[in-house]
Amino acid sequence: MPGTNATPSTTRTQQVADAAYRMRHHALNMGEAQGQGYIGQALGAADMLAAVYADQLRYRADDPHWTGRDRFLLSTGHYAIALYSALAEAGIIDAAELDSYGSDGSRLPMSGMASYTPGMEISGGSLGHGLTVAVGMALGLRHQGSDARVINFLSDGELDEGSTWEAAMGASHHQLGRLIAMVDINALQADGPTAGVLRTEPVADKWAACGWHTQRVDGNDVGALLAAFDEVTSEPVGAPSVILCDTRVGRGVPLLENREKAHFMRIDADEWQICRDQLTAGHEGVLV
Ligand SMILES: Cc1ncc(C[n+]2csc(CCOP(=O)(O)OP(=O)(O)O)c2C)c(N)n1
Ligand SMILES: [Mg+2]
Repeated sequence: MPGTNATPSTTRTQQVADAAYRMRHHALNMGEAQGQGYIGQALGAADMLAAVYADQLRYRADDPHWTGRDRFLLSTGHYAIALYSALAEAGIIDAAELDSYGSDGSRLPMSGMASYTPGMEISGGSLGHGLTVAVGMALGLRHQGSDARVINFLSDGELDEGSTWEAAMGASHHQLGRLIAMVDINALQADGPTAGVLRTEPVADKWAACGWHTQRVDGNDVGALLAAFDEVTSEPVGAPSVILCDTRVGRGVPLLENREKAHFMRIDADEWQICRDQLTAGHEGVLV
């Protein structure tokens, strides 16, 4: 459980918060270009992805296939807009390419395709597969003597999938100490609130019972996210780690945060600029 490590430095926290801010702007711009998208998720998960890409992940922007890289696996293909924002922030794709999001012939389709997008490790989207692939990848990397880490991003709705729990038990059985799962607990899934569709609480107890080093944090608190990563041991043989992240759909844009929660958010043409203005105003507040 969290709380024993030192508080991350202000500079480090601010750098990640700034990256998350830019990623949220990217997501709004992509959403506006298409007139739709999983904007609520992209805004909600931006801090998680910024912690990964701006602080944790080892990669080479000019060589996405570098064998020594850490692997970031996005299980949730519908969050691709959030990952594209992170890949642009990381310099793996050019920010100008984000304009092509969701268009015919684009390398950035609305649901992620690994074969199209540099830096995208798997084609997520059929939920419940990400952690199974991550387990195999972590086993393979360890077998090769690599010290690369595997970070799998899952959603709370994805915890409804039985294969996720088979993989969770497998990771613990094989003591995949360099495997990290991050779960976006936004309390929402396609059919409504997660608690109403299929109750997953007490979710931390479930991961701990599977043998995982388990932490639960406010997933929109960059300092808490970094502190949680600092507690991950990343031993070659040891308990895998999960960081359960409670996030808010639409985070950073009050217009969307306060709207009825929706898996697929409708945003009117005249609202995008309001969203951008609110995001900018909120971030300046943080910086003061
Ligand atoms: C195996 C599988 N079943 C159903 C779906 C359809 N589906 C797409 S997104 C989604 C919701 C999953 O929950 P979550 O990711 O928590 O939703 P969000 O927070 O984005 O609203 C579902 C059921 C799918 N992609 N894969
Ligand atoms: Mg969800």
